[in-house]
Amino acid sequence: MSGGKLNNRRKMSQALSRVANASVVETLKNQKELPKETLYRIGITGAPGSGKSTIISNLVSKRVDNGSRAAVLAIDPSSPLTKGSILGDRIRMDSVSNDPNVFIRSIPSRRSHDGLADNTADLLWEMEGYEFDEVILETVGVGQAEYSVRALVDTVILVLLPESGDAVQAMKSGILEMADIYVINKSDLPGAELIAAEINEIVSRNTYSSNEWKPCVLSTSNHSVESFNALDEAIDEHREWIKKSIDKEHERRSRVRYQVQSLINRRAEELLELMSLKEFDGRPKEVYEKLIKKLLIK
Ligand SMILES: Nc1nc2c(ncn2[C@@H]2O[C@H](COP(=O)(O)OP(=O)(O)OP(=O)(O)O)[C@@H](O)[C@H]2O)c(=O)[nH]1
Ligand SMILES: [Mg+2]
Repeated sequence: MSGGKLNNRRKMSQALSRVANASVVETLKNQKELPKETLYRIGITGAPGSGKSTIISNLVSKRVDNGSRAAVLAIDPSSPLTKGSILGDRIRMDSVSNDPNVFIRSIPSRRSHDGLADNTADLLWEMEGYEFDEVILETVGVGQAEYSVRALVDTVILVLLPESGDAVQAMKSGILEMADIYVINKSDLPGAELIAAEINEIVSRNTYSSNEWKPCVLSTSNHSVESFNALDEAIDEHREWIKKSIDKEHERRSRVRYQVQSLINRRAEELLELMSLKEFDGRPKEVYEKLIKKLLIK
């Protein structure tokens, strides 16, 4: 491994640990300038065990073979007792983790319930400037509330399983409308063609104008390395479409808005944790006003 690349990985790793452990005040104090061109971000979401980490592992090795340098940020479900990460993803992605052009980091989901960690936006921001080309974000599979990932990444991939009901569930939760690419994973199992047909049917019900992205539906299986070629190509196609079609300024503002919202939520959590139970005496209105005053004081 070349010294420069190793150094860069180490620097990014240290910086991410610093951000992961920082309070809101520290995060704000140490935040760096964003470069003009930010990293391309791919988000992979889907139910627990649907194969997100396995897909990332296959995808990363393909993309790195094609000359890309990829950084993976995987949100691990936190144990409610330890608030720690179970690091399962790290193990599943071991086959690519020693490549100098790959960086993998698992972070605990902590207090958050939306499939991301409450400091995901800060961590993604920190990942800029270490000479990687793209970031792949794996969310915790939480079923209903995976919309948040949409706010933070360029390309959303939703992983579905060939079990009956997955398509219907996804449609009910509205999640089908927010993905750019649908992947039916474990297509070696029975039922894959059926769900692919169902999703295709749902997608084709919508009409897309010539400048809109029409989501694609693909099937992958860990038993067929080739099945990931089409996914790799679909990602590149979507990236090209984004370059032509997305208002970068608008997107940047939306991301900053999301991040500010996360920081406010976290700050409120921090202050609530610091307040003693006695301070909750009185009407909620008074406690709320006390908290707002604290929030406004640096
Ligand atoms: N049959 C089959 N099994 C698969 C395939 N891909 C992954 N698996 C298995 O599915 C299980 C879960 O895979 P992961 O990649 O950990 O899934 P995940 O979505 O990252 O899981 P969480 O992060 O825990 O939500 C593992 O036992 C994999 O070996 C596939 O294409 N076919
Ligand atoms: Mg995983």
